[in-house]
Amino acid sequence: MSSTPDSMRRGAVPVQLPPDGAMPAPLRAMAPHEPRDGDARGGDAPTTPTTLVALRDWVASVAALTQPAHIAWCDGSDAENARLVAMMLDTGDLLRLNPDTHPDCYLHRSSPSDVARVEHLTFVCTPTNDEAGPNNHWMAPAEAHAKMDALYAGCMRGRTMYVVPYCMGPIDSPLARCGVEITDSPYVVANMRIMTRMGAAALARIEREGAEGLPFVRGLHSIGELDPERRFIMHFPQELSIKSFGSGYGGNALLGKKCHALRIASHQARGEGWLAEHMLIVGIEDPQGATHYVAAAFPSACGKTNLAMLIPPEGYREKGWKVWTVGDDICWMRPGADGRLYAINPEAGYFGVAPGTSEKTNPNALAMLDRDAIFTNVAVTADNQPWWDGLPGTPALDWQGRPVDKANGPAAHPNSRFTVSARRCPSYSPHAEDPQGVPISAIVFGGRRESLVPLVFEARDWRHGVLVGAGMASETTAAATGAVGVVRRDSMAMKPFVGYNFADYFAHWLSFDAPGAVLPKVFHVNWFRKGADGKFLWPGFGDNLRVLEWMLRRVQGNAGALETPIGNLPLEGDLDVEGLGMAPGALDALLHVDRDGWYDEMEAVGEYLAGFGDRVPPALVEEQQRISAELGRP
Ligand code: OXD
Ligand code: MN
Repeated sequence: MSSTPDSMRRGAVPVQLPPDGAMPAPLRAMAPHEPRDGDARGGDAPTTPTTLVALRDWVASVAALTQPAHIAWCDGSDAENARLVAMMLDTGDLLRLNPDTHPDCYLHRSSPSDVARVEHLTFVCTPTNDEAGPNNHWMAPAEAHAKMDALYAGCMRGRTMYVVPYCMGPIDSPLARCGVEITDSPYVVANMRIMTRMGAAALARIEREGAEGLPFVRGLHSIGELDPERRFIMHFPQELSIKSFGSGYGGNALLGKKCHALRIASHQARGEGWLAEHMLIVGIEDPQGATHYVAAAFPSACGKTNLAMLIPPEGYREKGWKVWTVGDDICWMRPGADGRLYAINPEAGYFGVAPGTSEKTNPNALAMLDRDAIFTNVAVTADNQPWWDGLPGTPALDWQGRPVDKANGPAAHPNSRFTVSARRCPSYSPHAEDPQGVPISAIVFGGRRESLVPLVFEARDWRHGVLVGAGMASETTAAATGAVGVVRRDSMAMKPFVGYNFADYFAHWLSFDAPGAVLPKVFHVNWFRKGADGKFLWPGFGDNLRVLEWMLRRVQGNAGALETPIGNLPLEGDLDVEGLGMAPGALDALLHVDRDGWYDEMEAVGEYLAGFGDRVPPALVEEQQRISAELGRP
């Protein structure tokens, strides 16, 4: 790699966005897809603002390949953000929402064919196919690099290339990890600023760690032409690098989130003895003032954000129950000196699903969305307020900016999103930024299942808990492209996100049951069970605290349970359902274990595990066979 690459000589101009004052002319004039005059301006390149040779060389080599007109190193400051926002308002990338009702809130309308994660175009490029496993799409690293580099060649001509240093996790946390995303999308920069600790402090940590020989994750992103035919998201876990092309949408483009904090981090975590999981983290404070932290894995768009921000039902509030939000999507946990698992939320913001977020389902989320938020693909009212199903008011323009017409489908896209800082959340935990993380008392797995799966059950031990997570299944949602409502196995809600072979991942989970470990209890929940009339049997939302309370009483040894082959369920009277006015028989139905149905389910789990061949840990297969045998077909 040359330290003075050709493109630099040709004149890609590194600029540091100035600390204040007017936006520099190159940014003001830039139109994302427009070739510009003056790209080949000569002149001496100013020094890059980093002391880290590895970073400087990488940025230079990317510039040589992509040939941007300008290079902007992002410092994460308010002034820098204000300039980017002003530029995006100019180019139409952002639209200002009603400044009276929603100050500093903006709407982004994505390309209509770029509205969700694209799992079929997402690859894990390990040296061998077996390392990626049947759970991932795989491509050989050399082939993937060649494919991506061909797409990147000259792709940033006429554009600014932003260099975005970021830290996943509290900036001073030993559990946090850093990365740098290079992108040609200012929308991505603005989102990364909310979703991560982005800018000068992250760069300082990257340089400090770099001097000690520690690597940072390298993510290269270009929106390309936003052409679904030229769209790929590639991961190179062994190289700690990511290459994404052709999409500007959330999980495909904000590389700190799914690409780094889950796919790459799960690989790092396996090597370093920790877990990178698709889990919310919530603190439950009881009336005595003790707070227990729960980490819960649900597939995308199954209510993680709502559970993380739950408001206790009135009776619970009166008694003094409180709920504290640590994270709503990703959890990194590592055993502490006392043997317990300690967790941080690597993210600094929420990239939440907008439709369904309402005063009834998640008042805390609504409260943080009335200022300083970016909305993507929501509808707007006649007075330019953001709108989606669940909000009062009437939409005037749909997510594509057309007058609302039922014939065009829902006004807000079903996967429309909000991006907002975690600190705006009224229930944000005072311990969310603790560098050592919070101790986890319970792990919850859950899916969206109309039938079979009871409201809650407890795994009898860690090994059983790992099987419960591995066997998880859920109906698909709009968070990814493809059919909605189809039941698929989604182990630990990590099917789209684990950066290696699930069989090895299950073995990694089992390995935490080691001498000295004080492991959380493991539970499974299903808020989505329906009765014969097709209606949900459980009210959900705030009332889910009733189920969490039973779990925490189990953790403390204060609640009984009915032992069944699938796990332990609340006994009659164990769940506080006072004031719910449940229909007669509803609770029985919710807690019913259909042995025949479960026998079939466990056999299906056995077949699923067999799909991973010899790599599956025998302990997991034995556990599945033990349960199948206990269930026995009547
Ligand atoms: C997300 C997802 O955006 O899981 O969190 O799709
Ligand atoms: Mn998610």
